[in-house]
Amino acid sequence: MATLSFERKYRVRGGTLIGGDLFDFWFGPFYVGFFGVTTIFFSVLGTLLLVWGAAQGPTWNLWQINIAPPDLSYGLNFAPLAEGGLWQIVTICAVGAFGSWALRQAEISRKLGMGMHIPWAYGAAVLAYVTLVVFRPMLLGAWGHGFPYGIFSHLDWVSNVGYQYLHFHYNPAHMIAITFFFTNCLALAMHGSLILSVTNPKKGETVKTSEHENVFFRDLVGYSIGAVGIHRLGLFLAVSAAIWSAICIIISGPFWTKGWPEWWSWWLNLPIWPGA
Ligand code: UQ2
Repeated sequence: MATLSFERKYRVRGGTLIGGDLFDFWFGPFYVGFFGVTTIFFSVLGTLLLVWGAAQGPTWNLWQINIAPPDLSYGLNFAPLAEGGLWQIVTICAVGAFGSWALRQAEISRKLGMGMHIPWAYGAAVLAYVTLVVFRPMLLGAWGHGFPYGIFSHLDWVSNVGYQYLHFHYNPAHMIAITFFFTNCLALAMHGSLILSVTNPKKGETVKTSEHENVFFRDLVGYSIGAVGIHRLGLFLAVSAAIWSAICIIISGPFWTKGWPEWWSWWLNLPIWPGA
């Protein structure tokens, strides 16, 4: 590895959460660690099980392969392998792999003396997934409420669950989540374009400074959030999008069973309207 000459000083011992020195080494450019081993284990096993499940199924068409959760009648029990048990084991593998990956990020952060921002931020995405396939099914009393693993099948699931609440876009938490996704997109587009505009000058011109970045936005909108600020904003927007996504689905069913449009009747029922 050509980059090793400058990476060497970062290849320091210690910082592990589990395993001590046992897995504290690198494989090529990759840090291994206990959680590198568990990540590989869960992701390889989970992927092989998905391929095995596809082999049992009726199609090799990538769009149509479907590994479905158990029937609702199995409740929160283990189901036979061919009747959703495979989905259950794959889900265990997925949670194991995502959890291992977060702890691997934490170990590397510790090793380098960095903050835990990356594992926590990634953890928000894992939380959204675990909410869909573990927390919500448990609150509803059946693993069958998890979404199926398949390209079109999971889209059908989203559509069906959406229509179950008549019009999912009336879900207030869903509205907030979407607003965060869109604002995140705006902020990243602003930031990416700003950075490229100052660091990729025309031939013969010099790279511009952070003063240019500030002045551009002060000229444009009267305000600059700052070089550190834009990254705080980006992290906040991205993590908020994931958390409100988790909230909008966990409340659908366990805490609100009617159509989402009906939720807004609190507005019509306010005692402020004439004739109320
Ligand atoms: C900024 C700044 C950056 C940036 C960006 C801005 C020098 C390099 C994009 C501008 C950001 C503003 C005005 C806030 C926008 C708010 C929302 C909610 C989208 O000032 O500092 O750093 O990249």
